[in-house]
Amino acid sequence: MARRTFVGSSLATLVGAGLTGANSALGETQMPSGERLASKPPLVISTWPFGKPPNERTLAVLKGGASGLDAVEQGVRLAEADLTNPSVGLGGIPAANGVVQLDACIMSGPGHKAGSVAAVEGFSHPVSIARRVMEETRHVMLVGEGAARFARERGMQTGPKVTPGQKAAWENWRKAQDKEKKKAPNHDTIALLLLTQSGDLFGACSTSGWGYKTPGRVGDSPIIGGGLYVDNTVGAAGATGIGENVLRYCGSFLVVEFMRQGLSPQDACLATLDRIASLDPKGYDLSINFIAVDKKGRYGAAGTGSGFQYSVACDAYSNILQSPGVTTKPIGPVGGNRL
Ligand code: SD4
Repeated sequence: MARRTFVGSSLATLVGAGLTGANSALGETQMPSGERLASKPPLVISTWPFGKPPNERTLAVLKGGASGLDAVEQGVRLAEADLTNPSVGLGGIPAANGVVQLDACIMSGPGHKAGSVAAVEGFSHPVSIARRVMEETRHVMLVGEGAARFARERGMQTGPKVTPGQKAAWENWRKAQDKEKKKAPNHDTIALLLLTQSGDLFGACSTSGWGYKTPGRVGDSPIIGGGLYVDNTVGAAGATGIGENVLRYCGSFLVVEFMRQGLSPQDACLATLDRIASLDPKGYDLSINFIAVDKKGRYGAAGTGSGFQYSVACDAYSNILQSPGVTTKPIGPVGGNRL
């Protein structure tokens, strides 16, 4: 029996949706290996079910004639603007001092350009600040008050550092004596990757990070190579989950490097999880997930534990899929027969 565990397999999801086999009319083909191929880029892939509307926005913006960079920025802005999302944008769970601190980055495959902000307070769209850092400075990353000043000088959209609802939840968290109740609540990120019709790759990532984190804590999401990496000659990857477990291994960079070595996107995500688990004292007990797309239009994802859900869209198709989950080592060498 294969030692790798696939919980809630993507195949089951596809069977449920009547999508096994070639479905080029729907814009996707599932290969026998479980690998997926967009029959016709543009293709957008993002983390979690809440990535579906941002994917669709990305495609619509692109269709309207905008650049790939505009498209990923606008897609991620949609998630940031949703104040009911507790893990992205100013609706996110605050840091331990009750103030929301946001992390974001953006990358353009063409020109290999990147911009990033971390621990920025009071601005609605950190992804747009990251883009302006990329385009208007000689730097890649601005943090904290420096990032806020930069955004203020440009009149970028502001919002409350904490809403009454967030304050009330934070008060409850602060008062809780019980260790369980004090545990970091669920926290997610949008990482969104785009392959355009002309074969260029773009990516963007945004999060409020770990709920009730130590103020000033920076996760993987704004770190180029950590929560996002785009190499226009190979592919792009993004991450979600406990940032500390991605950050220490340059997770998204590693996924892209595995694709460069010839692995499919899904296998590259799995190989990255294997590599991290082989080094980490916690093994696969890491709560981390990756998405990836390659230059050929293949895409995939994988996560530790029971895996996670991610969203994919191309011209005639928009769906939420279940990634494989991994809890134990595969048979054979990393990069070998993964399925
Ligand atoms: C972080 N990776 O700040 C982000 C949060 C996340 O699912 O994605 N959680 O660590």
